[in-house]
Amino acid sequence: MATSTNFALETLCIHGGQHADPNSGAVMEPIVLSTTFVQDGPGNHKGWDYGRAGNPTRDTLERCIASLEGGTHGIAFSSGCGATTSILLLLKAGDHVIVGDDVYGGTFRIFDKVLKQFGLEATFLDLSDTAKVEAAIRPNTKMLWLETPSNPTLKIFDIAAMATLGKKANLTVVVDNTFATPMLQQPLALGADIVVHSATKYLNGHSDVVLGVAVTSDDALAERLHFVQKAAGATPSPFDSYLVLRGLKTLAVRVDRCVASATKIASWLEAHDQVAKVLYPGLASHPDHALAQRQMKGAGGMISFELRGGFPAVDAFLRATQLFVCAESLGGVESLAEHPASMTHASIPAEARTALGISDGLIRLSVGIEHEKDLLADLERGFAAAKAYR
Ligand code: P1T
Repeated sequence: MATSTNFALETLCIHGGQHADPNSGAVMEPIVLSTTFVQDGPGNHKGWDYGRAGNPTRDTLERCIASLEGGTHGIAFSSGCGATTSILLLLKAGDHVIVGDDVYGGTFRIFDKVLKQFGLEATFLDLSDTAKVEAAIRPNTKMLWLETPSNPTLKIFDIAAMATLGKKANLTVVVDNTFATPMLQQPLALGADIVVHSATKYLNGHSDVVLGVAVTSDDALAERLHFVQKAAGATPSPFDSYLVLRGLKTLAVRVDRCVASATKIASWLEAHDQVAKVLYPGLASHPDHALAQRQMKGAGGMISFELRGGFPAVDAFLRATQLFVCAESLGGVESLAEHPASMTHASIPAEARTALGISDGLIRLSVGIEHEKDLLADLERGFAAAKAYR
């Protein structure tokens, strides 16, 4: 079986945690649909007893993602939000979490609308200022949660600095690596305790599966996460697990293409007279550019930009593009465009959105793997339609 110690990431995308099926010789992972597994007398089985507790196809996906993140344990969930909630179930009422101020709207909603009522406290903070983060740590602070690059303003936070702080204060440091993928950044190697993904995005890459995953190298955390996975039950289906394994095989080439096209598109947008501001960590103008260059192997496939003319211009733009389909989500082979203020981040109060720079004119692009000349022409189509509102 391929392991993270002896193969490059590009190879692990295809072979990580996998081997030919010993029963049939099948090269591709079999999809085991059975929900229950025969026991040769109570408790005597081949490693699986019930589908929620474990499944051979899911196990292979978990091993593959763990190998890509350089971790020893992968734990898969039925969605990215399911993974987030399950990690937060490691905490108890009265515990406090420090969360990066810019996170996916659904992640904010889990803290604000779901777990708050069970007594979990959260402070949302710009993690760029380490002293400020340190000052926010309370006796009941147990976890530090960050997205980097963040969704949707593409802030970059210093994972190693946050991990050092976390170790000092005995916090579990969780990094949502959805935007970067392990191809561009491996948070565990930088000291994080848990990496979480919406595998719905780049890991699967084809916009046809909703799935989440957590990875850790900490045996005790893994045991607790496996317990929550089994006990709370937000588990993915064997078929979805197979599809993500299949999608992972092309992760390296997809991410390469997305980064190359996004880099060109971001520079092109920056020179456009209908664009007030471009947020892309690969641009020298990005406030965290130097940190991104140090921490990441590429700036990713996500770009946010502020269109002159506010919502009327955004509306015209998003109706006019043909390849950049107006839709939530990201990380698929097809390009997508969306309006965070009214779509992915609508659950964040308007005041907080404004403070974060999620204005009514902000558009978020997920750059796919189509030809870049077609993508640029498509964006020009959007700009032409929005011109009247600038
Ligand atoms: O959609 P789901 O698989 O449950 O994943 C949630 C999630 C977690 N973390 C990040 C960074 C995310 O971006 C997401 C989901 N995001 C979108 C659907 C979106 O369009 O931003």
